[in-house]
Amino acid sequence: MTDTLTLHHLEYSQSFRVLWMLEELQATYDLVVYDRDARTMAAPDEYKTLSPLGTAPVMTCGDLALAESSAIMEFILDKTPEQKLRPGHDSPDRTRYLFWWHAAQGSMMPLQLMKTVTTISQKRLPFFMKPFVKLYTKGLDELFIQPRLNRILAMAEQDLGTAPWFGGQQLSAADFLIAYNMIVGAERDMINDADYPRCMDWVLRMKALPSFARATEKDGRESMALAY
Ligand SMILES: N[C@@H](CCC(=O)N[C@@H](CS)C(=O)NCC(=O)O)C(=O)O
Repeated sequence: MTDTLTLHHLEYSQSFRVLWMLEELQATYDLVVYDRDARTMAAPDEYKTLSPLGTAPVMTCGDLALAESSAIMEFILDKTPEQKLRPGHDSPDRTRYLFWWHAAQGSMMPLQLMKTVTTISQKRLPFFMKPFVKLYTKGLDELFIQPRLNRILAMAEQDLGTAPWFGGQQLSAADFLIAYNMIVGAERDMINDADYPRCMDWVLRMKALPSFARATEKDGRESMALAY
């Protein structure tokens, strides 16, 4: 890379996965860490000016300001020719890698977000509305969200029984992308040892990577996402 890449990392956010992958690559980069707004817990105003979406992560490089975790990670991988975090086009692991690379953001994250939004909004409602909304969100969760999440996790469990990583035989960018989903999912009891032991074992193996300790130290927080 000619221009230095800067990762704008928002605390307790999906930008942790980019920070982690940069550490795994032992890349040269600058890091700016932002606190969330103490009242709204959203990104602070200065973060929102970085890109039109106003969401984390954002990466800047020269004149470029790029949002979206997977776009940023692809950009970094494209600029790091010696990296081995993407199985090649003719690798037998290629389609598995592509599936999990896209399923993490395209299928799993929206379901997890729905769960988060319904849980948080229930907590903030006036007390007289809580029973009705609770009934509605319980139905939504049982009929729509959880069955879909379970199917994805069942597939993850099956795949992790045939090869150790989401991208197949080798640790790949798909592991760093889905790590946020899986680790936060485990912290929020969406994934447990009894039903998904291989997923939980994968979480432990990911957290044992030296790059996780380095990323955690730079992040300076005790967890990837806020507890609620
Ligand atoms: N699909 C986007 C999601 C970005 C996103 O929603 N980020 C959250 C943090 S996990 C955020 O910026 N929240 C603060 C806000 O919206 O103000 C990505 O992967 O970059």
